[in-house]
Amino acid sequence: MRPYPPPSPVAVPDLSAELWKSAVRVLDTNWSGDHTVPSRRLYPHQWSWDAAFIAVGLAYVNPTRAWRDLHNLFEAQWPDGRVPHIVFDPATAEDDYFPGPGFWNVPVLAGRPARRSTGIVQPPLHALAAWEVYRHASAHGAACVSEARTELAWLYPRLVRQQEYLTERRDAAGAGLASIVHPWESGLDNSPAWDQALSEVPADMSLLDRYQRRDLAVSEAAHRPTDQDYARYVGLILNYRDGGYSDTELVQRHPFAVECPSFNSILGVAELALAQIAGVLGRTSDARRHRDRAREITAAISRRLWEPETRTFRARDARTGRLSPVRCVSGLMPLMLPDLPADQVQAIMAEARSERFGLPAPSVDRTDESFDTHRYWRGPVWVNVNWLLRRGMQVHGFRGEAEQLRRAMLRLVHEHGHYEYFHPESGAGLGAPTFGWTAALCLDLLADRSAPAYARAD
Ligand code: 9WN
Repeated sequence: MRPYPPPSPVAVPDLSAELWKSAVRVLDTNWSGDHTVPSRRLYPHQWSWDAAFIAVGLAYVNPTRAWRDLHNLFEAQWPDGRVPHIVFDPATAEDDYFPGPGFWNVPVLAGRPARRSTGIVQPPLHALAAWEVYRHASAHGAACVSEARTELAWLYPRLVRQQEYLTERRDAAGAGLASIVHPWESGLDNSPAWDQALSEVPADMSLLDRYQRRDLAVSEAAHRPTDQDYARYVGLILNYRDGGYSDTELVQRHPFAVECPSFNSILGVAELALAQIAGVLGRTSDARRHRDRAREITAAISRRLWEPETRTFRARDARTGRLSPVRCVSGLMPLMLPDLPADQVQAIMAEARSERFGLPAPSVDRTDESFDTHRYWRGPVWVNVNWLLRRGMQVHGFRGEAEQLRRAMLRLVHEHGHYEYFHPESGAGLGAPTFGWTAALCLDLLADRSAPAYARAD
């Protein structure tokens, strides 16, 4: 099986070959035998949406490893269809990450292998990742195409069960959208999008005496969530855990249930990727059903998460019905959906171009009082959400902006390294220095400028 050669340095002069090699090195360093860690020091296990982004990059250099990564994650899928947000590496000590497997203490579930996991989820980006790995398989030869077909067939029913779990069990408000039960489920952990809903969650500071934060030992406190937020995070897990990780009557039993525009846009895009996968597997009527589901999710996002006065998408608290008052990058993510109404598409583009965001987009409106240049998801630039935003631009034919964003991201990583996130003004690298998805998505940004196959024709 041959890896792709580095791309010729056409689009971003002088940096392609070097960047390609350094990205491959990061992915090699972070490979742990059957999965890729996001970062050796800060995140020494397998994370769910990281695995999807990482597979998108591995598609170019080591598709077998991409499939292995996805396989490892889905081997830990729960019987109810949920795919855990972390699959713990048994070779890593309990103390190397908090909250570790002992804290989550997930029940022994029928049919589940011994792999220990958390009980919450992350955005379901894996169908899109699987499709991307499959799509590039032919470039690596016939053996890879056959491997890709086998893996797609194995993954497809599991991906469908993940969608069913999220759309059926997590529809806390009964309005056609999935609710997250913990900010970590969004992947945008301490975004100000959750501040209003989190203010209703008790912050029991004594929990931090009982349980030691590990993140502060390996990164700077000024970059990480505050103790008050962490106490709430821990309290939310305890509540969900003590309820047996059950999703029945979430709104009544759990103090945090929020419809996130980014999570739900990915849920919709997953249906479109599943339609493509179903097509390859010869399941024509399933493909049609997935496309219908994508349209329904898009319509629900467009109806429920749109704030007409500011013409922006916001997170909705499923318990109180209130929309978050802060403009965050998650509000730009519905652009990924091809059937989003044209006026909402235009409004997202206007927001992205405005002084509030700009390209690459910071995680929060630069003019908002919560904007913080250093703190996790409260201002810094992240490559993964900008990569998703670029896909949205491609889907709706904004080729100029998509190319501008592609170059801006590559330049950022070339100048500063494969960091976890970047200072939104100086571009300085922040967080973990050899971060899996930053490296993986760089490979994709260097190699592929085609629009997603389900893009609108106009
Ligand atoms: C908690 C691994 C993960 C990412 C998330 C990011 C961060 C974890 C943490 O790291 O979350 O899940 O400890 O802060 O916010 O998006 O998947 O890279």
